[in-house]
Amino acid sequence: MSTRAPKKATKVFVAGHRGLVGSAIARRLEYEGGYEVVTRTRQELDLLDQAATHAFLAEQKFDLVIVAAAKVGGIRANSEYPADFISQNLAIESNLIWGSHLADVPALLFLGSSCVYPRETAQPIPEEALLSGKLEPTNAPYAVAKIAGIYLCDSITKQFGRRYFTAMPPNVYGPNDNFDLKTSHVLPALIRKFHEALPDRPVTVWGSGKPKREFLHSDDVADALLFLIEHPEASGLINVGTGTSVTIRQLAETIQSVVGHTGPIEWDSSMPDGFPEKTMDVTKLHGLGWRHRIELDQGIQLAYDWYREHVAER
Ligand code: GFB
Repeated sequence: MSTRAPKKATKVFVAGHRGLVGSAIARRLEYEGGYEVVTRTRQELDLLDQAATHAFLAEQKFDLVIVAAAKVGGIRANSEYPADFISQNLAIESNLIWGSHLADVPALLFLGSSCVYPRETAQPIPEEALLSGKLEPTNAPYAVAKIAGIYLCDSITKQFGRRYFTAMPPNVYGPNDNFDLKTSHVLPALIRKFHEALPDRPVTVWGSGKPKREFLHSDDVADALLFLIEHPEASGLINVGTGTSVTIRQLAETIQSVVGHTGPIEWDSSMPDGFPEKTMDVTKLHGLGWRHRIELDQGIQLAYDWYREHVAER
């Protein structure tokens, strides 16, 4: 019989555990086992409060912190509330990342976003493209905050020898998504729009339909994050995605078919397109040995099933 003590669980703080990515990674770590997952609601711990956040991190002695907490939203929310996006994200990430360093937390995984890359850049976008060109105006404040978080992690790693690194997901969707039509991202917004227009009322889709976006299901994001956590050679900035993208028109038509809507799609050209394309180069991730499992049409079906069970009024 083994006399060795059982391996001590890795104590991890999942900041933002109620959100789209945070809830997925918390679920994945619990399922995996070997992790003591700690979470706090906004009422229990205000991540905008530096003193409270630093005190919590100092008291808890985590082995790992996952920064999935952020002020997030779609193209319209970013355009309408730029000061909220930059100020809140700078505060949350600085309190968590610098606070983790002050508390001697050895490892931290920060969640970036593909919108940090330049608006005009070669596609698919490699990690090296960061800061090589002008940002997309519709979400530049948010992107600047996220870029600051990436550099803060890098600097702590370089100056203090810790393992603070960044995963860069594309447009994420899945359980606990935001379906508010003003602040959400395109995929959940269109699920709700087509569902509420059943069977054949017209559906308005913003922009030209030409932009291309890469979508990754939150369960795949969580699986990739766990993979990166458990592969110490993963460091710095790593794109996490499928490496493929679809046009907004293709996305709308796929969602329309999954929902079973048969009415007309109307395009509102008064709304901005944002990035012409955001497809990430995932060579580094594939080289480490991880690939996505959930293809877009299957993921949309899963997301629609979740929406009908948890959100739809009828
Ligand atoms: O998902 P989305 O809001 O954000 O918009 P981004 C993606 C594309 O879908 C844009 C179009 O071209 C939108 O004009 N779209 C069409 C719609 N219909 C709709 C709709 O009903 N709702 C929404 N929201 N879009 C975000 C950044 O950019 O990407 C965030 O603003 C974050 O900061 C996120 O980085 C991942 O993909 O353009």
